Amino acid sequence: MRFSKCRAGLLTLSALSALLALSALSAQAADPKAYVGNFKDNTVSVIDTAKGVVSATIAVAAGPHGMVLSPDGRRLYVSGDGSSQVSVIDTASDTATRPLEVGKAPHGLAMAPDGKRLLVAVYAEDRIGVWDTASGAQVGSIAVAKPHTLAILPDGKKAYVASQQPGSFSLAVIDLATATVLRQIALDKPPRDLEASLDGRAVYATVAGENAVLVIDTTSDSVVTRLATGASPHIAAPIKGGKLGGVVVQGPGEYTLFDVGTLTVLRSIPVGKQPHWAATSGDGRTAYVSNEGSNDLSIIDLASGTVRQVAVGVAPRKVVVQQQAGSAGSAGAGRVSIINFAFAPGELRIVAGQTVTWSNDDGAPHGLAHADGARGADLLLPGASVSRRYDQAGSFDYICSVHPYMTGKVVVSAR
Ligand SMILES: [Cu+2]
Repeated sequence: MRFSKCRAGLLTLSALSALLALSALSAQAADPKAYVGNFKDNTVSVIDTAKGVVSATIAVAAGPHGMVLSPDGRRLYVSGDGSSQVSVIDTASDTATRPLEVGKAPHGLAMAPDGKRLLVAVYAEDRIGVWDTASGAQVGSIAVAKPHTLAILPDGKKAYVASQQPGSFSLAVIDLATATVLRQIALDKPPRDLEASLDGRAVYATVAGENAVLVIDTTSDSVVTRLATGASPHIAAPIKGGKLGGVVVQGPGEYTLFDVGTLTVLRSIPVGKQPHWAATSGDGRTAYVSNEGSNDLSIIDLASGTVRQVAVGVAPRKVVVQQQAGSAGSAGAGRVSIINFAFAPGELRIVAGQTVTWSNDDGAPHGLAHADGARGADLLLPGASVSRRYDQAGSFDYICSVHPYMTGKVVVSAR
């Protein structure tokens, strides 16, 4: 009798630790989310990329146009073409926070690689606004006529802006350190989009009425070659993790892959009607193409070329995708690093239902003891981690069980 009780107890314990291990695993493997701006119904569709479904819809400023994520994937910026605002979305909760008042008819957005500056093409005011993302304040303004889209090179030093001023179409090259226009690359047709290559040595630009991608050398700031495509290419961008690039070709409704080294077209994958934009996952395996004419999103497995369509809102234009798994959602929202005998951050704010993971990134063993008596860890060796899910709102203190002077707090707000 006693023996079997004991066995049952052991089983329960091992089942419990298996469950704990599982929950820690699922917290770390949170899938990245994709965001689609629906131009005509003023919303953003949130896509659960693992399930391939719309998990939420967020109201944003009128005419969602430009979209960009912070490098850590935690904040999404959406410009409202028909407003004077840039909506700011907290991606952990997928809710809008206070918008930025940026000026009339904001079009394209670009984020500095370090995430500290946001560039806003303020179309109707003929200027680029420079915003500090931490304070939410405008810190600069650069005159560029009718700025539409823009790209920042990976080293953060130069930006290229599509200037749609009738009679003098050009790409304005901006030095970001001095916030000055270095030169204008003249074009005979209006520029549409431009994107930097991964090494920063080229910018891929599209212009209205030309069935080719213009490849601009960023050293000489001149067009060095043209990559012929089908009718009306819109965005041409590199894909991480290899030497591929992808072009959204609006006329035939295709996503065309090209070799960024040889600048040759490899294959074209049919997508929806009048595709507008594309984003690719951080591992370079999946492309997301928004289809303005068929109100859906094509999710493409790039290795096999298999396409899955997901219905979104009305007239989807821009699409972005978080670049690292767990960059937001339950896992990203709750990550505490133990480093230099301290918890970082010392105070973490999450939403009820989210899980916090503490990882020992220090050289010494630590532990975790919760003030409310919830299960922590008596010993957390370097490299180990432990998780806790918070379902109730409140303020939760904890300490290191090995070094009680190490304190931390999790503040949980209601959903
Ligand atoms: Cu400690």
